[in-house]
Amino acid sequence: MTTTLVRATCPHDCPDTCAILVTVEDGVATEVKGDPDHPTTAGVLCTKVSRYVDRTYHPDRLLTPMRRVGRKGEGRFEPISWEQALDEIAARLKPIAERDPQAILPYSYCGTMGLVQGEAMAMRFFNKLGASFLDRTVCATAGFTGYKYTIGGSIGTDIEQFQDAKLILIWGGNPIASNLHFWMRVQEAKRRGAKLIAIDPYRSLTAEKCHQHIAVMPGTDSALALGMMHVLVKENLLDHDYIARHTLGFAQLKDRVAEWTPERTAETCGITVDEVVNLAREYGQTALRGEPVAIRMNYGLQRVRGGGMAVRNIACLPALIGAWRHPAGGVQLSTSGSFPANKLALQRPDLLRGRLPRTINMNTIGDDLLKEASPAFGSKIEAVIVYNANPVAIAPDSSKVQRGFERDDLFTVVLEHFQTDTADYADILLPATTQLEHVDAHLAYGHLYMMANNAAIAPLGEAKPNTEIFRLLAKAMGMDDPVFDETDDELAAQAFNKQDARAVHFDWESLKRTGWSKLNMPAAPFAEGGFPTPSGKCEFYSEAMLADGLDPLPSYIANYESVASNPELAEKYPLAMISPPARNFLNSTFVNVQSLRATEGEPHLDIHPVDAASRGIEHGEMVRIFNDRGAFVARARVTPKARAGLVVGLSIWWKKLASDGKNANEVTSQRLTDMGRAPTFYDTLVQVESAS
Ligand SMILES: Nc1nc2c(c(=O)[nH]1)N[C@H]1C(S)=C(S)[C@@H](COP(=O)(O)OP(=O)(O)OC[C@H]3O[C@@H](n4cnc5c(=O)[nH]c(N)nc54)[C@H](O)[C@@H]3O)O[C@H]1N2
Ligand SMILES: Nc1nc2c(c(=O)[nH]1)N[C@H]1C(S)=C(S)[C@@H](COP(=O)(O)OP(=O)(O)OC[C@H]3O[C@@H](n4cnc5c(=O)[nH]c(N)nc54)[C@H](O)[C@@H]3O)O[C@H]1N2
Ligand code: SF4
Ligand SMILES: [Mo]
Repeated sequence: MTTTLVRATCPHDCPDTCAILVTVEDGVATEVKGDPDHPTTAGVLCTKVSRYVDRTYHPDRLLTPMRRVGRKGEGRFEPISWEQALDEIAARLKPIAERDPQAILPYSYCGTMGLVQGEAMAMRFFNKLGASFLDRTVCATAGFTGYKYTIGGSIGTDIEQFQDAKLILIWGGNPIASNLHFWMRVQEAKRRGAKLIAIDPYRSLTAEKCHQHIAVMPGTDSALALGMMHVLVKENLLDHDYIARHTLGFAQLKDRVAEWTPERTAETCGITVDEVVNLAREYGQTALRGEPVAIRMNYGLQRVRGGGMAVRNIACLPALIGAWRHPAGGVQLSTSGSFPANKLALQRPDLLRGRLPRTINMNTIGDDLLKEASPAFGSKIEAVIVYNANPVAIAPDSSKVQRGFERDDLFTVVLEHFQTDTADYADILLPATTQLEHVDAHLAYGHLYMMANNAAIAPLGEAKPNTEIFRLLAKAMGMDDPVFDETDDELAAQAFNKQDARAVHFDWESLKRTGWSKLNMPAAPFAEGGFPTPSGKCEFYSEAMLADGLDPLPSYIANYESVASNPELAEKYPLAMISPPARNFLNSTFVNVQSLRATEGEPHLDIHPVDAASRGIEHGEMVRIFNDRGAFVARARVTPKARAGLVVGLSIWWKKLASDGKNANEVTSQRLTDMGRAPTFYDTLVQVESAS
């Protein structure tokens, strides 16, 4: 028997981007392990990816191309050859492309975060075609935008420094589930004496293990940050030297936060005055003692109307107290902006030859699939090519998404590992390879290493990498540009821009051998200011925001669905619902791995004892969660983990594996955030009733 150890990278949409060692015995992958030498992975993979071998050899893997034989959504298919599949796709797409290429839409997200299997060959194909652009805004763009206005780019505290922080605020994140390797650093900080505070409406696995938990109502974080700034100013818990040298607009900020008394803040956030004042004091006083204070801000707080502003307000805090002076101080939202990814080389926008197609926002796919052609909208969508995504399960306002994909006049191609909720609507279903079967290069959004993924095994069945599928589609469509001949290794070798000082040492062949290589980055990125904003300072006041029609100063924006914005709706639907990630799933990936699904059990709804009692709901009974958009059922868990006024349905279930064929996105809305055109999954009011 020959046994080899192959260096790989976890492809999933998770900040940790772990370095993996794959054991291969006689061409069969038998085990995946975290690389013990990689500083953040530290030999540990999460429960989900520890099952990656099971997922890869899963009996339900798609192994041949298939053609739909049943109704759309029914999920009945017959196997066909690659030649038949490609001919059929080309025959359907060519006439559309000749008439109106913008009637063709890619729909993809981060099923794999790989720079090669993500938007490289795929975007070359769609750019050459002149297809509609997809605004890939389903996750992080609200916060990305708010952070950019304030700090200048997605650059922040290095995860490898957090163990030295003395106070850590975990704000709108649940790292035990969704950022495990950050949590490992936090544990080390705790051992070294750090205090941990979670700010989260829900007593998550993480909030439970922090020293303190502040349960704000969803969508009120911007107010909490304003209230903290009020106390910092009033009690002079400020680093005046840092403010003077490295910030812009402090005088205006001071005026603005004067309105945000602890009383008003507490009332807005649904917490106590003491919680506001003590949080601000702890934050300011720890820094004034010269100790590092760090915030891990995450995605939970962005999925509401004012999600961008919330991130912006929190991003102002470290500059006020001079937290950036220390490598272990500051804030981390995402590290993705530290990577000079070479998107121009990978995606080749020059193939558009001057055309500028219209853009479809992936969050409004429900409405957009149901639209007719019009001057405002442009062409009706006639064909969708889905890869690295599962829109029927993950996009908001799901009944509309489903109706859109049901359209008989829509041609749908899905590239997948499994027959997901979305795959059931495909006209042609194509089998894609997993991370063990293809090559890729990765950046990360939670650490600072460039990463390589080698193919550990040959593709299973007739599965092909996304890149190869798009190469073959290009050929079938008659595209003969040399850009479609590049191999995956040739693509990976262009992943990072070596002209950039941070990645001068990038060399694909050696990265493949070593697996990972850290960017050149200073330990404390803003110790001496140098923010990549227009002014070079941390911008409390932002001209760019004003130019974009936004409030140039930190402000509070109430949820669309709240008593403040819509009292009538709040009377009819009095409970705020959030649906954050379940620990054992990764978005909707892994829901079909039996052992992981068994751990999650079934779709649950956590509801506070007071809210349950007033509705006559008993622990363990089935409940119906509904609003004007739709309804789904779940088993109630009556628990104070959900604060009063809040219900929590951990997600994202495959609809077809739930008893009613539905999931939480039945009730979420397609409205977009204040900035970044992002979704508002956690800005949702519902009513709950017993289903028995
Ligand atoms: N196990 C696992 N890991 C994952 C994922 C997964 O599905 N499963 N998904 C990955 C992806 S794509 C992403 S984007 C990240 C997301 O992971 P996180 O950034 O951790 O974000 P969420 O899980 O959306 O929410 C985290 C916490 O925010 C809380 N929250 C909800 N609304 C608010 C609010 O208004 N204010 C505050 N302060 N808190 C709020 C939720 O209760 C939850 O406990 O995780 C990634 N990692
Ligand atoms: N209610 C609610 N909805 C949410 C969220 C929430 O918190 N609550 N979170 C939102 C967020 S943050 C995100 S990021 C989105 C995530 O939404 P998606 O990015 O759509 O994520 P997944 O549901 O995991 O679907 C990814 C699919 O890609 C497939 N895949 C993986 N690798 C490959 C590959 O190499 N090739 C091909 N062809 N396919 C591959 C997987 O099998 C999987 O079915 O969901 C959003 N939806
Ligand atoms: S999902 Fe996240 S924690 Fe799990 S192995 Fe992948 S990168 Fe690591
Ligand atoms: Mo996400």
